Amino acid sequence: SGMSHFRVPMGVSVRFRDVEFPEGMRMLVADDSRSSREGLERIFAPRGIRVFPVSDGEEALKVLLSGAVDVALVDCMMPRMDGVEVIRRLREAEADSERYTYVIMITVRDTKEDLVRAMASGADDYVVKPFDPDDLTLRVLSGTRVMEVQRKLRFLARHDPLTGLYNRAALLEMEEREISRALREGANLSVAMMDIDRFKAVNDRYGHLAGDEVLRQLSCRVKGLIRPYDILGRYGGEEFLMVLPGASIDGALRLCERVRRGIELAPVEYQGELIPVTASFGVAQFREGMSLDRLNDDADQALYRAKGEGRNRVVA
Ligand code: GH3
Ligand code: MG
Ligand code: MG
Ligand code: MG
Repeated sequence: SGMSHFRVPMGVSVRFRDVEFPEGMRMLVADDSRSSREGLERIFAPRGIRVFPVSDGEEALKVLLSGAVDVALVDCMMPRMDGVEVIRRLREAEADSERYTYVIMITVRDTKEDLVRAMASGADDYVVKPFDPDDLTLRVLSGTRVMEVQRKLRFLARHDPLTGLYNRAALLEMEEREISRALREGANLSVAMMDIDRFKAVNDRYGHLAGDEVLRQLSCRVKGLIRPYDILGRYGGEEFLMVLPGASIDGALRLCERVRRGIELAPVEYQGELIPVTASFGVAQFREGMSLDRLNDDADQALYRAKGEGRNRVVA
């Protein structure tokens, strides 16, 4: 229906002078009615929100999955894919990530079933047409706060606070996904376990804070030495796991050798002191039928051998 269901005041309502949205906020407006899209744009664009209007569900999903927006106003009834399905797929894609899009479902029919379906699919809130623009503005404002908290929590749940790297839980989740992908595509996949040598002695000699700084600086250095699509995380105290998509055992050995040398060649500087650091590496390649635990265990055993053979080396 091309009918507009609301009257929208031009410009910013005087009552909302004090309402401020986060800088650079981006909003998807998905509605098949042009007048609805334009109406929504007139509410939010003057508040500094960048509005992305789309007219069907598939387009809406494309924008949402690209991560281009923070908040989405999604019409329930749209051609090609309805709003409920759009939201369901968005939530599926966001499930194991730091992304969170705050979604308000817009519906004309206020039957309870529609609202239940929308909320169950993962919508955060809903408005029923015709709605009051001021009311929607306040809902979006409250939504941006929820979204920011969600994103913060999701980030914290997946990262190690000391190094900023992925934590163990996030690592294992991503590793599991890479295993599925390797199986599906018949591609190589290797992992490497890295452990700092005699790290206890670093703590004993230079202090625990110096030890922390070593962990931070090495994390940063290793990150700079691996490929953009390699996954690096803190597996345990001074143990790091690298998941290397596409890497054969030889490729993984070469990459780890590069990292090993990068660590050995430059001591960590901390409060005017130079702290020499080395690390050992255990490498394993994924084979069909292998579980994640088995793969990591293989890498761990190789690491154990690297330690036994004198440390500061890479072993497969
Ligand atoms: P190896 O070469 O056999 O790996 O010897 P190592 O001393 O590195 O191994 P060990 O497992 O005996 O000791 C690991 C040390 O790492 C002990 C622990 O205090 C320290 N460690 C673990 N997490 C942290 C951390 O977050 N900060 C600091 N400063 N030290 C940590
Ligand atoms: Mg519609
Ligand atoms: Mg160690
Ligand atoms: Mg260790």
